[in-house]
Amino acid sequence: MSLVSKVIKDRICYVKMENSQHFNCLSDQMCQELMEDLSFAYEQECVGIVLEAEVRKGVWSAGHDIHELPLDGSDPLSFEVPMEQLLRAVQDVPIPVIACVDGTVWGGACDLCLSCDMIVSSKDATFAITPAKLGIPYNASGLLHFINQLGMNKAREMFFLGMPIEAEDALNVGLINRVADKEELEAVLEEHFLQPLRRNSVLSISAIKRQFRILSRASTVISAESFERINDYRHKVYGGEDYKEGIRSFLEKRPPQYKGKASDLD
Ligand code: YXS
Repeated sequence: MSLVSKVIKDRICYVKMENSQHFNCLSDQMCQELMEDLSFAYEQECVGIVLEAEVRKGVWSAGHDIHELPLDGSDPLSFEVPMEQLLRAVQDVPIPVIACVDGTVWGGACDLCLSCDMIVSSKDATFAITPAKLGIPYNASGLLHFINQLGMNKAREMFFLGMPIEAEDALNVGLINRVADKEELEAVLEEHFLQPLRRNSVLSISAIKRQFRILSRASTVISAESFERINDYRHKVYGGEDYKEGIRSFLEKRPPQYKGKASDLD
């Protein structure tokens, strides 16, 4: 049973997550289907992609499927996991992807929105990145996403606190491009984003998106030792007890009892 629907209207591909029963969690299946639909839109010569979600209980997407986070000591956010592949696919598909958000966005879904080229949201939308709540170590590419797009101060607040930020706040820090009343969201998307995309040169836009992708990677050369140190920190977290406690406590619906110490990383 498919978790995603897609429809092309006037050269725009509308890709909609339709697994609200499970809060549109970014399960392996959801990620694979979204990647297929991104490729489909490009192959069909669309000039843009809108990423939407069927919202239930106010949730646009609850992020990575916590049931699929590994407990065998393997890296939950390794280069090859489907969610990470999806984030890169959104950044690599050579036409603009616009997230249209009318609910709460959590964890990896926040990184998914940040990977899109633009975000339009309703006033009641919120955005939260929550690895610290769950005892999960985030990965370098994801951290750079937030630092580059929001600045270090907001990135620290979002990662350290794991608390949702409101749409207005997200607009002020450049996380999203435009906020609208829920009932006007589609019209604002159409008038201020999709109509210009249809009018402009998709050849030029695609070249600029490809250039952005190359340039956004240009400034992130770090030494091999630094990269190894980053990965060592991550391994100590996902290989430790807090990571397992974070997942178990969430699924058992109880507050986590974290015992890890910052000095464990020295
Ligand atoms: O107990 P049942 O079977 O009814 O299932 C519960 C939840 O376990 C389930 N559920 C999830 N299952 C897997 N993965 C998820 N991300 C997830 N979120 C929720 O949905 C059923 C109803 O949940 P409940 O009772 O909490 O509903 P609620 O209306 O009170 O609250 C809705 C949420 C979304 C605010 C709440 O479920 C929540 O805070 N979910 C977790 C959001 C989150 O922290 N996601 C990050 C996942 S990890 C991730 O994305 C990255 C790896 S990272 O951590 O690095 O960002």
